[in-house]
Amino acid sequence: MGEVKNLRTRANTLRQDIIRMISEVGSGHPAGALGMADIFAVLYFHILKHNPKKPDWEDRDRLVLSNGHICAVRYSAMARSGYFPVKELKTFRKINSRLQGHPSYLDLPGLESSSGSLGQGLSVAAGMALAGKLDKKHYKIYCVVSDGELDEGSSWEAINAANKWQLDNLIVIVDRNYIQISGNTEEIWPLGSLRKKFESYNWHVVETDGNSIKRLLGAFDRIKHMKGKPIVMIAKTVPGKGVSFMENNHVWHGKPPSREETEKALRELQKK
Ligand SMILES: Cc1ncc(C[n+]2csc(CCOP(=O)(O)OP(=O)(O)O)c2C)c(N)n1
Ligand SMILES: [Mg+2]
Repeated sequence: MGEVKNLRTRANTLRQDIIRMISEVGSGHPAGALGMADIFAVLYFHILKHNPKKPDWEDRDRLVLSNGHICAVRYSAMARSGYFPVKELKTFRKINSRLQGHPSYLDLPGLESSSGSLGQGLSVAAGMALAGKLDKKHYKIYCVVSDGELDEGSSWEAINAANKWQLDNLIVIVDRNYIQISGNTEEIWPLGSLRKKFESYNWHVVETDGNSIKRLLGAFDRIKHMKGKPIVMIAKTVPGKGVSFMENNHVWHGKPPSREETEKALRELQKK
């Protein structure tokens, strides 16, 4: 129970960082980032085999963030785990910052790929997983993708390729928050049952509540024992999670909070 409480506190810190970062620069993507804070807390502080002081350690687990626009949550998790000073978060999205609005891996050690153009990360991650197999390495490749970017046909080509090579070192985490840039995913470009779709491509499927630390730990535990096929965790999340007026409202996909909204958001988060 101590670990669950600890990770909940971590996730809350990430959420406050996200609000401060986006508010400071006056642009960014709060909804997806806030919704994924619990998953990033669990990944960075519990699951990933990594060393913030040696970001290019050969045997590290790789985390590919395909939906690059939610990078505020990743930068916060990286700073809070020691990749770079927390005060650097203030430079988010500013000219010459290493913390670009869409991640640039040539600029920031600890990123595994550049992203922002949706629908590419799954192919990148499948390639890394295949390389890991060919090199007989034991590291895992985690790949975060959004539901909106599963509209891209290229995602499904990578999903099929991962089946062909039986990439059981690949764990894809889908942010199933049911929003994309202009509304509800099922109204804009229906995805329907992601479980059925992934199963038809011969993947292991785990569905979980992406905002419950306890359930996430249980889901990652189940994944540890899965072999022979690539794995997808379909994580149902609440976009804007933790900030009442942002929750489940697609207008917060890419809109910064005003000064008053920032104060209200931080007050709410600090009470939790
Ligand atoms: C190839 C490509 N097409 C369009 C965009 C513009 N775009 C940025 S985010 C986004 C919405 C995608 O939905 P999702 O990632 O599910 O949004 P979220 O849940 O984070 O609000 C779009 C269309 C892009 N970044 N890349
Ligand atoms: Mg979405």
